[in-house]
Amino acid sequence: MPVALHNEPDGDHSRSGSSSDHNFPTLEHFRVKHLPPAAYYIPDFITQDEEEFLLRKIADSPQPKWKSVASGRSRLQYWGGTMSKNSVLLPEPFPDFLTTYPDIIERIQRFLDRTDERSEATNESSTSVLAVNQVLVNEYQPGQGISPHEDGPAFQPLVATLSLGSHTVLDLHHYLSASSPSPPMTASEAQADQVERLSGRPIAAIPLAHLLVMPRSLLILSSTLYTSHLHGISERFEDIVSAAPGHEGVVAANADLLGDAGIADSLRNNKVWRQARGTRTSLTFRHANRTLKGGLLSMTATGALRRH
Ligand SMILES: O=C(O)CCC(=O)C(=O)O
Repeated sequence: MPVALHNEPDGDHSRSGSSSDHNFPTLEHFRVKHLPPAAYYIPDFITQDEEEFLLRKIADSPQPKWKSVASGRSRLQYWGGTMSKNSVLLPEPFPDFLTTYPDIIERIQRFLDRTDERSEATNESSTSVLAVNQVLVNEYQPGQGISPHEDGPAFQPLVATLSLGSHTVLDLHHYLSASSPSPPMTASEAQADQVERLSGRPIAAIPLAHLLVMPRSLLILSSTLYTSHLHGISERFEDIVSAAPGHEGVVAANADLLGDAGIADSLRNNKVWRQARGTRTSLTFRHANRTLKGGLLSMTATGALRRH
């Protein structure tokens, strides 16, 4: 279901952010059910034109902006600044393509601000304000992924990821704990060894859930899903997803939120949806808690760290 908060390419933003926003579903409508709090999947958050525009701007950015990931395969860019060794953001101005057309930062913030009664009742409204000060761009070729990881305490536990160019499947992982039983450990020894080596804390070998993330969608991870779970992307050339257990591939926990007639048909008729991966670019919008301001080190949230 398109969110239709899109801005006009000519800079006429008069239709967005207006009272018409109230006609669109609020965040709660997009909650992925049966997951720890909280994941929200919003299909078609931007238009195809906006997707092409953003991809072009990212591709046109100066070559030194790209950094190779340690594995030497996927690559990334930081916009808004980089983090110091002490987890302080060294801020830089955002480029126009993030702040004017299609004004994606403002659009995400406006969408998150539109909480509903249920989220207010569960007090999630207080966590759904995202003062974006950094955007992490990841580019994956088919067959590339990212190991299970936490984004960590340097950032507010609420991140929004926009996908461009291709779908992927994001895996959600949880730590094994002595007090709670884990899902069956039927993954190969190699897989189990890999996730354990990466974190230092044992991680359940089988992901807790999988999310099918389509181009132009926005995925929001918050609360305990951010603070005490991990996320990663398996290195695959093709994904096979189903809407329920008992079929080939993985079950997409967000199957009912995909808003894509072609996928819905395939899941109904073939029980699975199968698609080769293309080049995917993701933009993760987040808020670093500590920012270097005007040469003074200050802490934006609690004020605990100040060097004036
Ligand atoms: O590409 C994505 O959707 C996830 C990116 C991510 O987890 C990261 O860069 O930390």
